[in-house]
Amino acid sequence: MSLTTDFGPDSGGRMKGICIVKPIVYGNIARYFGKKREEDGHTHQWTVYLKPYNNEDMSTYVKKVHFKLHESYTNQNRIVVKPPYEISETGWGEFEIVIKIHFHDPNERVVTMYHILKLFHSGSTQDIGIEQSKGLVSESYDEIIFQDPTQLMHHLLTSTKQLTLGRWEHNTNFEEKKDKTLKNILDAHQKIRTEITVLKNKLKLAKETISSFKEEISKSQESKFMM
Ligand code: SLL
Repeated sequence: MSLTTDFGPDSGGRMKGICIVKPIVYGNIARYFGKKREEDGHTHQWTVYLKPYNNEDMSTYVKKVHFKLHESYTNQNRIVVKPPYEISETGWGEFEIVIKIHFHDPNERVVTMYHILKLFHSGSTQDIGIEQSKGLVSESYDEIIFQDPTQLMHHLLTSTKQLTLGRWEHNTNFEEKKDKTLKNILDAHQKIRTEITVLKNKLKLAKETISSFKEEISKSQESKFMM
């Protein structure tokens, strides 16, 4: 009997109040050939991937990852059943890749992500890392959240092993990015707080002006009646 059936058709029922978070990284690297290839006009080699943020073998709970490429590719639906969850191709254009993660638990919903395949350096370098040896990198951090997982899914999610024995690194320094993003958010908060104070003062002044004008009006009306 396989583990998936051991837990029964409801996968053992849902564990209320339990929440398991799995951090992930997805995106692509790309390298320019240096010229347009004569035979097919392709200019770049690229790899789109999904990987765990932490060093863990996702195949414990991931059944397959489905990458849906642009229709100009033959076999636009690419399925990967074990790590590394990645597809390497060559091409000439950028397009949106749909990444669907299927889990071993049949009661668990498929998670869908969208990644814009990046080949060319754009003006903004905010989200694009440029790594000498890897060429262009465009990747994002995200989290898969399992709220009230089934007994089966809980078991699979908590019994992962390390993927590699060596160091587990990413092309992007996400810790640095997190610090920078946090600083940007705090700076923005401060800027808005200052703006609110300035506007409140303006409003106060405007209200004071209105009431002093009103006072002037009633005074002048009073003096009209007295005449
Ligand atoms: C564009 N809207 O016009 C996009 C489409 C499609 C890129 C880009 C495949 C090449 C092949 C390829 O690079 N498609 O298989 O011959 O930029």
